[in-house]
Amino acid sequence: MQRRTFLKTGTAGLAAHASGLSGLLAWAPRASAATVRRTLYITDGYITQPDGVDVYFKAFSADATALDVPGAPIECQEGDTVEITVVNTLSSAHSFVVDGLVDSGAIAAGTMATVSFTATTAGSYLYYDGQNQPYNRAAGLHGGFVVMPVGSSTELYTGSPTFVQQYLWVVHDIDPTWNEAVRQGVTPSGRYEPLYFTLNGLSMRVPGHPDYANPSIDAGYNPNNKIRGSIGDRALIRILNAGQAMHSVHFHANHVEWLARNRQIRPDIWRKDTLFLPNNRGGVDVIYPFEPPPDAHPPVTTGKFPMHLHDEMTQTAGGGLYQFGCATTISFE
Ligand SMILES: [Cu+2]
Repeated sequence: MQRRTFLKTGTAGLAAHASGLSGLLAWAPRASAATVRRTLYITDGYITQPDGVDVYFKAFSADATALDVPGAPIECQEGDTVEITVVNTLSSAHSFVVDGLVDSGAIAAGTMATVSFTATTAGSYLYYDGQNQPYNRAAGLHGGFVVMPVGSSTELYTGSPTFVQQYLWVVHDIDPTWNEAVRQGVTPSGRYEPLYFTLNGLSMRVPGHPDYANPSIDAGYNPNNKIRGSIGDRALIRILNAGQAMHSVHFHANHVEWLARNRQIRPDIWRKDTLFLPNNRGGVDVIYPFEPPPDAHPPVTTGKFPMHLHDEMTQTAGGGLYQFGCATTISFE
């Protein structure tokens, strides 16, 4: 017999929702291939963590003055030609890699390069810097790369179970001493000790905190993170792990349909509430069905439930600040 708990996330405050759909939520399928062009700027700087500490990062950013950790998702369709221009604004070599699809090789300091490749196989990929592995990726040089099947906005791969809406979660863990070593151009030494855990670059805030429910700060309320739907909806969630730590991903209220791990399609679709998320560029793809939570009493059709990681360190920041880690909200609306 399985026991599931129904931790309610805080209900104080209403999140502002992003107006207008973008990215994956607005994917428009095409009958034929196209060329997708993007430019990424490799930049660096500091991001303040939940405990107030400023941590150094490098990133694939939308422009030369931004610092986007993770880099913005890149979406394309099977068969598309993808042209990525990388402008390296920093004083060290970097690269652009998507496993199985492209490796730019070193892009020297202060130079730019364009890679062109075919998005051969539908699935969820991480793009990252393959130089100085794994340290540059750990310092923030990564983002999600999504290849949709031809002519479909409702499948993970042709013939897969279908969804209504889709999300991309890039999970990361951060040891600030590693990031600082990358800044100094030296190889990190000593044991890896992650102190921060993020979902699409953000950590949770708790009710009462000044940034609670701020969609640009609170991982539980950011519209790219927070899963929203109504009874009958089905949300595809592409979960990618840019970090060093493997995780146990737990969904509340309903089990998910487990479609793939590391882009390997599952021969049978299992329903699970807790999934193993491999580290170092691992990933899982799941569909969250918005069905009445079977164990809720009294029965409900609306409400907020958490997704959090069950390896407990991930729910902390700075070595102890509890519930300032990697989690988000599942919102039945
Ligand atoms: Cu849980």
